Amino acid sequence: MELEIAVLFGTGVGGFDPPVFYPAGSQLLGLTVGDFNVDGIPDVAGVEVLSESIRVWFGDGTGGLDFQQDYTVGGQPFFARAGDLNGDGADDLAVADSLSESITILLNDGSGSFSTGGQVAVGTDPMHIAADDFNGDGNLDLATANSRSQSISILLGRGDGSFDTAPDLPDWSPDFLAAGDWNNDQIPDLASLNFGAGLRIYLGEGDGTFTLLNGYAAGLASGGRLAADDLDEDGITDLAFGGTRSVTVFFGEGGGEFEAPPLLFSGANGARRTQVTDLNGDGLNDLVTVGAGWAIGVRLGAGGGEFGSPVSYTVSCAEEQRVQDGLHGRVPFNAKRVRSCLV
Ligand SMILES: [Ca+2]
Ligand SMILES: [Ca+2]
Ligand SMILES: [Ca+2]
Ligand SMILES: [Ca+2]
Repeated sequence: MELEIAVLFGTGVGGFDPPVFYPAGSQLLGLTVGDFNVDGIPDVAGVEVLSESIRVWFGDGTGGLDFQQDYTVGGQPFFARAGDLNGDGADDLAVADSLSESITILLNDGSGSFSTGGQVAVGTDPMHIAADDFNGDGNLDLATANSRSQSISILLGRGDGSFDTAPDLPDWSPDFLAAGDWNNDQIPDLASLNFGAGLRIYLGEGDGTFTLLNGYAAGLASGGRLAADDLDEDGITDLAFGGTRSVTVFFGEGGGEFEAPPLLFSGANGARRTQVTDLNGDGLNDLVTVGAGWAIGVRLGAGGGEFGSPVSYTVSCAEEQRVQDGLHGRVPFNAKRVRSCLV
């Protein structure tokens, strides 16, 4: 089956124009956005699970995507994270190879051409990667969600694209990680989502180690996604989470704890992909979700943690196709807000 990437340009008032589709091969599993050729325009990398490769497109500045090249990675790649791993100002790629139990590093030469930076061993079945400077040395570090070894691997960047490994964190079948500062101490923390139904909060110690602070029932199915941002303008990071039939918002209390009960939006469409951004430019963060039936739902922030009724935008996709988010708060493609989905 031939797949397509759908790019939805925001209207600037919270809505979207009809999607523009780009051919994407037959095996694309997920998208990540970075600036690979350092021209200030977001580019896209897609994970191709069966051919075990990463496919790279450059954004053309008008919303178009130009296919560049495929790069071979490890066994059964599930996720790619863009970030500058060697400090040269160009986004590199870290790819979670679930079957090879490794992270493949692809280093960017600054023009958007990648060469292999080797593979780093992690736990069993890595499904997701979070990136931040966990030990405060100025080098980007990585954390991987190892779903079958029930652990989180911490890889501390040396600044040249290679890594030192810190001790693994025991966790419970994580398949998603978010990095952010939950307790406002300027040290990056971690949150993991588990296949079962759990959200776990870890506080960073500042040296690349983490301490489990708390766990919350998140009421979900596997494949859910977590978005971290301030949703009630109190300066404390909150977490929004999409399950199969609901969206849950955990409001941060400031010390790394989250208010209970969380704010819950129920709905038939659910939200397996959740993003937080200010779609209508009013300074208040909005909730964007991609749910079953491939409907994009927008709940505009009303301030103070209140949200308007959901407005749906449907991307026509065949039943067996997948939808995923592809933008992570980066510069928009054409100076408007945009969401891409993989269909
Ligand atoms: Ca780089
Ligand atoms: Ca670091
Ligand atoms: Ca912190
Ligand atoms: Ca908040």
